[in-house]
Amino acid sequence: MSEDQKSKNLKDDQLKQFRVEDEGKELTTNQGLKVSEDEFSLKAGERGPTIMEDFHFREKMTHFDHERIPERIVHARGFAAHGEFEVYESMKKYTKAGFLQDPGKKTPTFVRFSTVAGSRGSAETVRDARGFSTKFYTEEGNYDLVGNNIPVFFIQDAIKFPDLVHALKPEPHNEMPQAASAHDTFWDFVANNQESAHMVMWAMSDRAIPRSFRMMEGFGVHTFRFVNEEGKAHFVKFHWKPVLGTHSLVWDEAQKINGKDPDFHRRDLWESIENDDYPEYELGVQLLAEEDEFAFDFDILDATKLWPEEDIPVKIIGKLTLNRNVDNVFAETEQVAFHPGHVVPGIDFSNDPLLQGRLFSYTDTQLLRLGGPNFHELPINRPVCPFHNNQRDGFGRQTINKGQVSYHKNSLARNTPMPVDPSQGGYEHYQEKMEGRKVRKRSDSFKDHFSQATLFWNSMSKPEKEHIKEAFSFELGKVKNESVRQQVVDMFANVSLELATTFAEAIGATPPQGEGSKVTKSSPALSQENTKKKPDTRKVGVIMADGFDDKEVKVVMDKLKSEGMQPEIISSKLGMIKGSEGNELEADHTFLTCDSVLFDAFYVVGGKDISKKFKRETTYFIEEAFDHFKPIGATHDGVEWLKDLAIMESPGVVSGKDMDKFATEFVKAVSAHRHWEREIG
Ligand code: HDE
Repeated sequence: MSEDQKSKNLKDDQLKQFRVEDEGKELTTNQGLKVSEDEFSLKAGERGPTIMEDFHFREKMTHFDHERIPERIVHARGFAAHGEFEVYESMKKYTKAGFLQDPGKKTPTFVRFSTVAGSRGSAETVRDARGFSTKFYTEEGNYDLVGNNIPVFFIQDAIKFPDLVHALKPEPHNEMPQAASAHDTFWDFVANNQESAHMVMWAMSDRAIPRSFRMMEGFGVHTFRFVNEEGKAHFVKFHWKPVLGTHSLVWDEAQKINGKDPDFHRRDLWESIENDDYPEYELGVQLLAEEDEFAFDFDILDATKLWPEEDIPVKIIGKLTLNRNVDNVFAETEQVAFHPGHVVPGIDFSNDPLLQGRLFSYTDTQLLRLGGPNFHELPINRPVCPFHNNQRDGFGRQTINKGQVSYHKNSLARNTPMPVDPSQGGYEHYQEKMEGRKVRKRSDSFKDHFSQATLFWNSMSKPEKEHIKEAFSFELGKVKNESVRQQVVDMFANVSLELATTFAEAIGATPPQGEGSKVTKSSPALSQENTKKKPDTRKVGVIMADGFDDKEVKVVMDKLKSEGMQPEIISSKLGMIKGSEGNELEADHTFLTCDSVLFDAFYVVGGKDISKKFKRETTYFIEEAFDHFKPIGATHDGVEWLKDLAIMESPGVVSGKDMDKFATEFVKAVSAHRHWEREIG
């Protein structure tokens, strides 16, 4: 993005005044006093005690001592970027939300992705849901769409959230395991709270180990409302669809990445934006007329249910582009405060009891985490439109409100700031007619916990089903309590007998009895097999050494780059590698500094005078990539090496002597993402 374009972004303009360039400046205290010595504290004699008078030492150390704030209770590990959103067509018919009216109008956004369970320093490619929170800085105030990459949730009522999170987080007596659901308390919660069945199916699927934040869907989860200028409402569900398609890692690979690069997902996002490969997502909405609220065999207020896309199509209405990395992770990513209750006129709530509870929790949690009620004044949280009210004071207040009056109603300030009529943009809650008794109950319409879990299972491809079986076998294999293991087997027999029987066997439990589910419906949109398949931004490890055929290899490298792929050269040492005709290419990695699991595909070229060690390292990389179903290509010496590994005839393995033809076939193999046929073929 050009500097000129950047300055057109309202939020960026606003943030500018808070940015400070320290480089090249004189060192001062926080009071602006120039500091003459920053290495030695003030002492009574060169070898004597430090003295209290040393205000510079005290200020520096006190600030350091207070540098940490509480991490988020959930979603602590996250990474964010700035971007912009543009609607494709006016949504006037459905909503009066200003930022959804005019194609061509760009709304600044800030998006934070996260894992749920792990603490702030935990690894990123764990099995977990991912948060997908978007703040739209609209001219009518901030709108936050605080979603996940899974369209349903574990529980139906917010009052159970503390229980769910206590069960999922590391167990309190020994604080293990970190960022993992594979332990007794989580599965004990699942078995005893069977509304979790549907989300557990998603969490055990490939969706819970995304390849990249750039390659996962996002969902608002709850049913919301769109309200138009005439006051007419539609129920709405929100979707983010990644332009690169939805893709996942392999479980073994994901676990290894956690060791080799615990920052894998943030690095991927950061580097893509730095390379101008801006992540893009299309916003989709499922719309439902109010009259059709009861037209389905599930309750639209139940957050454990999705609306099958084949029944209620997703209308694509706009695009989000992430085009700028943060300047400072703490100031922006850590201090950003999302809240599903941050809405604009034209967007309203439903009575989903999970959503209703969230409307309390998010502000409440920021009060502790961000130290008081003025967190909206932090640069990243400020709306881009003016804001005025009678709130005053509190920790860290920055605004200097002028004048005598800080109450409503008043006459001294002509009763300002004054409420605004809805016809002039004042927010008016949707006037839903309500009646009922005060009860602590779950509606009967929320009681079917298994049909959509089976719908999800039925919609999976064969490899996806295998992965789900393995995930259950892994997770429950880590559960020590036999009774919990058996309870989970018996519970998931209601979803699929095939699934429950398979993992029962793997974990030494008694296979379930009974007939299993009668649900036969499936929803093709739920399978990642049916996603977009593109080679763009795929990282290809090119293994080569001195003496490679530079003329021919250039043809392949150029083609990979022209298809948007990122070839990175791996060799035995860093520095320049000399081709047979004298042309040089620079190595990006050595076998030591990278690993097979950090690439999407490999292209093996080789070179002259290869050492035994070089070949052994290559073999290790390629065997692992093959086991992770990755595309592998070879030309020149590489062909012989693949022959030695006896993988030449396997799906997704490409070789050849004609460089153009090879490159075309290799691009096709990479676009397919993974070659699961190796697994089941
Ligand atoms: Fe959250 N959730 N949540 N959640 N949630 C938080 O707010 C909560 C739920 C989600 O990047 C917390 O600022 C309750 C569903 C995301 O900063 C907290 C309930 C969905 C993020 C909180 C839910 C989410 C959070 C912790 C049950 C998907 C990260 C820190 C009623 C639609 C936001 C914070 C970010 C964060 C409460 C359920 C998504 C404690 C009570 C369902 C993406 O307020």
